[in-house]
Amino acid sequence: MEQTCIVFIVYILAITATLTLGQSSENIWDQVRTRENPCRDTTCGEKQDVCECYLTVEHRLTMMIEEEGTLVVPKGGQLYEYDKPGSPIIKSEQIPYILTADANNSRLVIAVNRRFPGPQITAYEDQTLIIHVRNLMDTDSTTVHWHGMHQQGSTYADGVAMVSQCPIGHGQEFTYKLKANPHGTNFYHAHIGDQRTMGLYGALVVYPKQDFPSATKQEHVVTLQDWNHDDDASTLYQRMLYGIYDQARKTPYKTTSSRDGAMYSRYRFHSGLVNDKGRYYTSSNVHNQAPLTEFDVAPNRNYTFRVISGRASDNNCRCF
Ligand SMILES: [Cu+2]
Repeated sequence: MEQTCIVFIVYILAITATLTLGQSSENIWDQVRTRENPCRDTTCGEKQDVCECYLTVEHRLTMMIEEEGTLVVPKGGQLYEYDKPGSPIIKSEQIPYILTADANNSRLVIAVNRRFPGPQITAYEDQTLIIHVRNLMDTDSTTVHWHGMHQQGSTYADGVAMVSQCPIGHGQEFTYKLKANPHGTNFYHAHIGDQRTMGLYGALVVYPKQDFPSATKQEHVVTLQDWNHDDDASTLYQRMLYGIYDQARKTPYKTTSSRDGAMYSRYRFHSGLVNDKGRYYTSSNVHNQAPLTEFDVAPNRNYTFRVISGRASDNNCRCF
């Protein structure tokens, strides 16, 4: 009888421990999914050996308040619900989660932790990066590559689909473990199909062990992306095979290529984005008044701007 009771107690404790662990793991995914920092608070500090982060990959729509099923439109650098043109959306908690791109239309993107581009990962040189990636896209598998990381001794964490790993299927999680080395401004991005051009990328900043003399206290991260109104990964491939047309003007779009015929600019560039935001110009000086990314700076102070190019084409862009 006594033995049965002990077995029962151990069994109950095991169930409780399992539930508790399962719950905390579930919570951390949810906690980081809706905030700027995707990493555990107790990791990634200057004196810590580990930087542990959680990235949830999912499809989202631009120019929508998805929770309410409401379309959003731009005017005068602000956003409005389509049926309330008199009052701009000012609720600060809504703004980061309404994805705009160039605000031309509502289209599909790939978000990381609800954001596009994904949240910034900030680590210190030689920290062990442990990054859990969860794929919640219904119809696509994915992988994530850590651009610029040397991956000495960790090629299995390089994130190249079909080469260093099998793609992460719908609902699956995969954990990457690598050293944050070398230091510098890098980015993570999808390494399957053209998912990077649909938004699956984000800044990966690795600070050196000792500050450079030129280091400033404040810095801004700028991601640049060329944006296209209608092409996803599969469309891009078909257009590469069969040609690209400017469908408004009914003219072929001339791509550039390398000497051996590889096409560089198979991607039709409609707008430039800075940290998800840009404006679509319908003529050389008429745009759609979409909101832009703003960087706060004060006079007579020094700032570091870390610039990351997530571009897919080699077209020139107009910069203001
Ligand atoms: Cu890369």
